[in-house]
Amino acid sequence: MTPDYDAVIVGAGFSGIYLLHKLRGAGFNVLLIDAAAQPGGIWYWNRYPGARVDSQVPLYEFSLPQVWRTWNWSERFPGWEELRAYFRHVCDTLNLWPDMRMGTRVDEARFDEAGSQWSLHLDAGETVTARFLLPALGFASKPYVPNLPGLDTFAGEWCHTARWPQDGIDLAGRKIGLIGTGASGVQVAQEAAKCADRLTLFQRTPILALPMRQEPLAEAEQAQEKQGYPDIFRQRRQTSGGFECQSLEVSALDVSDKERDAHFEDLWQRGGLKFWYHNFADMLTNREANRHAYDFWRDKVRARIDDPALAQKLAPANPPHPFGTKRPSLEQNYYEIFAQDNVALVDLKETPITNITPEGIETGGAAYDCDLIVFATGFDAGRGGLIDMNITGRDGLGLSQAWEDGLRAYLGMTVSGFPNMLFAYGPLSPSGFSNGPTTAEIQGDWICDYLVWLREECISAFDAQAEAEKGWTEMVAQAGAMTLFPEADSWYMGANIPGKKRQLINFPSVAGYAALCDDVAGDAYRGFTTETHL
Ligand code: N01
Repeated sequence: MTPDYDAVIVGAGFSGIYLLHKLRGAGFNVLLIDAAAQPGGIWYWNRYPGARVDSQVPLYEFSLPQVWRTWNWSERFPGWEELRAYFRHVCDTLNLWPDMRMGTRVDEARFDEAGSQWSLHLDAGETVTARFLLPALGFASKPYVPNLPGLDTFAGEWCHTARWPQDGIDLAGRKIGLIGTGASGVQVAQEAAKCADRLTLFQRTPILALPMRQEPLAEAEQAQEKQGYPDIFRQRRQTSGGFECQSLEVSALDVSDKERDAHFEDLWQRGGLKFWYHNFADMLTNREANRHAYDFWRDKVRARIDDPALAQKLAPANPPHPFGTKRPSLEQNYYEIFAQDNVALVDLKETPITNITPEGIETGGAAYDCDLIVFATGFDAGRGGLIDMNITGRDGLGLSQAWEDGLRAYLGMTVSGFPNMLFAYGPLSPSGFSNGPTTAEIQGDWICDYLVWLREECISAFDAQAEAEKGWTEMVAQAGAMTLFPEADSWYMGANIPGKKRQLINFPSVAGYAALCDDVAGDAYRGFTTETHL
């Protein structure tokens, strides 16, 4: 019953690629499988016009010196093409290709108790076996398309941002209906506004977007900055969001109005997500502190919009939710596009979409002609991709059944009843709250160390103890309850998917998470049951 592989990794994004590199280095026989034709994970599927990362160079890359020393970016916030090229560079530099099988989907994964191993059924009809199953699907691998009556009758073209055709869609001269104003919607809107005949943006909740302040990057400048990379990469593991810095230690309520505004202004001018992650200590825990941040944001945005009715829709007088409890997006000219003749905003809170017709989108009383509908409507985050992999653990228990009453996971990496499975970037880990590569490396290191420990201890199977899992799941909920996150109907709370249990799906601190995982490792990996018959 020797399995084909020690471990099979599913997913060629940051987590999967890092795991492959680490596990091979530790002497494991590993295969990485991904349905996409190229590595890059989210950057393969989300290749819509304008898709670019919201973390500035060098935060969104691996800390491996052999990789960063031989790579330069052309912009501070790189776009999807460059990110894909980066992933190819990583695979070349680390010589990963021989152990990667791209263009292959795992249709089903089943734990075989007798052999303490996983059987994976691939779409090509083949079955492979592995001691350990390591899904690394990212938090946003399952797109969500709302069930709008009549969509099947639409005569034009429609697609979700995360299923954009690989050969692109020409937006020039099109009549586009764009539904959703999250990070994806903002990026598509800015590009579509440049060339569409008509762009109608359907907004349910205004995005509280921050200025990106994009800049070109020269090689000489990066050569200089690279001297500081090791410190930055060390630092990002020690912050709550996996960025280079975190919130201040001072309350927004303990400084004068002048000092508070000066800090807000500084963050605003520096651009990027800093206004979110480097703000006052209590911005995400105290309503009054949060309101100061919202009011500053609102006034800055309103100064860019001439029409008061439009300003009220895009930057309302009162916050639609506490600032930062839904992911702020970065924008370059988002608030200016609405002044163009070819762009219109429809407020779905006033007039919800009733149905789709062959000609376009109807709301109560109005019809909008479209030849392209873009759904920028988000994801079944955390669980969606894992559930779609049809994973069956002990006693025939499916993962979708295990999560019927809400997400549960020990260390945000493993589910009781699913032995020998550790997922990276999954629910109840920092994932959606983290700068991606930071958590990918923290979890990749931990998983690799754990598998080495299991090998040394001759352990053939592990499973999370139900009590340990319960404790972890409750701890994440309690940590969330100390913040303002539960006040927003966000994907962070599972509130964007009809029927999904409302719970905080991400662990709210990268550094805190890393410390807890290290503590478990230092205590002989407590919280697991193990079987030894190797
Ligand atoms: O998805 P979202 P996203 N009718 O869920 C609306 C990362 N990311 O793809 O807010 C009408 O944020 C929904 O409205 P509401 C990042 O972590 C990163 O944009 O629920 N509208 C919302 O406006 C991000 O947070 C980058 O009221 C409906 C939108 O659709 C995460 O991925 C780029 C609707 C969904 O927003 C997800 O972002 C892109 C309905 N039935 C994504 N259902 C970068 O780093 C939903 N909506 C740059």
